[in-house]
Amino acid sequence: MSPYEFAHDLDTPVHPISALDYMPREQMEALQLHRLKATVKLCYERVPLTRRRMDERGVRPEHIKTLKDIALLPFMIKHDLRDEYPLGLNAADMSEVARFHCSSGTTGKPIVITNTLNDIEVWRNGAMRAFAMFGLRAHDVLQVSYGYGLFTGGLGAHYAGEGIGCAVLPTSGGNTERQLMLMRDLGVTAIACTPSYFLHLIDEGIKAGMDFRRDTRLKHGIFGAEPWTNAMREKIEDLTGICAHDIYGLTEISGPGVAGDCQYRCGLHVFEDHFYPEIVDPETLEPLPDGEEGELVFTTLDRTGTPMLRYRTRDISRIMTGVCKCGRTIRRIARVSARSDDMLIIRGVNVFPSQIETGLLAVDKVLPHYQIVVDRKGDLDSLEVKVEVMPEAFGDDIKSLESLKRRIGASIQHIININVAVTLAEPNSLPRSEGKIKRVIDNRPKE
Ligand code: DLL
Repeated sequence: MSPYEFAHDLDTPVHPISALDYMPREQMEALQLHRLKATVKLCYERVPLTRRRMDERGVRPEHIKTLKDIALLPFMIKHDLRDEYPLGLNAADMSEVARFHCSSGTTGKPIVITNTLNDIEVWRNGAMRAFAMFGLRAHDVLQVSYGYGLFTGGLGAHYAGEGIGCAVLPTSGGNTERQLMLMRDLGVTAIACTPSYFLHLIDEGIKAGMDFRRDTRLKHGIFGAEPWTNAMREKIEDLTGICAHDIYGLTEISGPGVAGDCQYRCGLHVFEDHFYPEIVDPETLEPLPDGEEGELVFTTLDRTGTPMLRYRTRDISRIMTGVCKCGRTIRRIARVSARSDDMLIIRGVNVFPSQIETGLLAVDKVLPHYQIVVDRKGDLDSLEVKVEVMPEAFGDDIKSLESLKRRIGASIQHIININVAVTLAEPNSLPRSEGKIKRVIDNRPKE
């Protein structure tokens, strides 16, 4: 039986929380327009930066008459949030603010997002609808191994699980041995964590003699917070027999539960009564037609703490056309397998880590743990991929190892069109992560 059939009882009635997912389009668009107008008015009145930018363009809230008029509005980007640190974009009175969340990034100040109780409800609603779409129900036991705290993963998954009625086990990240013990002993049926942390749990489980199919009741993995490929999904499902669902979100727009995939796995449904998606050309910032790939932009439609107009996510996706077989009318975005700022330019060629992941996972004996090292020798960029391979590969003779290296190199080169140096690594030798993994080490001097 495929993990799919195993995890989804297709005869299960639609969860009541999902009603809005099936709303007729005209009604959805009327609701979106109504909410958009209110959000633009709120931002204009309460957020000085937005007001200034709208004034510069000669745009006033009453100019928003149709959904297309969203194109009149200015964009927001992460450095606006940094520049306005800590609370310049907050639209609520402190008496209404219920919680702060932050997203750190790698450098500089964090960005701070205020959430009112209304925002927490909006966020919880999106996340619950995602969980219901994944097939989670009240009988499920949900282990939340996303970090709890300023990061939205832990609390987001927690509220969604409780909302659906699951028994929630809030382990947060870390202490892998205890995670595995509790997973087994409490009959956990669903886990929410980054795909890279789940890979680590699998490894540690195997080391301790655990077989996920035999020793656990795990059926669902709710994975997101970092790009991961279909090849990685297949690997995870093969190794454990679970159904690996894709959940997308970001702190600036709420947290996990902005979008997620249904049982047909043809893109991620966006909870677009809350979060309005657009795709724009990252250079010209012109909106792109449905089906074309570009930068994903979101406008929050009913958040009141830090409402966001046209927030440029830097994530690359496209709006998918056509109706989904699941019957949901809410639109879909293609799964986010790359961020524009993760793009590497190697000897003039654009390369995404996800392309390398797809190439290497297509080769047998390869394990889903790798690291990409970029360097510059003289004037020339070099690209090295270090990848763990199954222990038995090291029992092979030198010739077979060389041939494995060549096959991995060729499989990657086939996708990215440039040649890579491949280094085979022993199992468990590359770094692991409890949260978002850092796969790329770029040693080139900063320009
Ligand atoms: O990562 C929220 C989240 C938590 C989503 C748990 C899903 C699960 P941030 O830390 O603000 O928020 O990072 C947001 O992570 O812009 C994407 O680049 C990336 N990302 C999130 N989900 C996915 C996904 C959380 N399913 C940034 N696929 C986003 C690919 C994802 N990338």
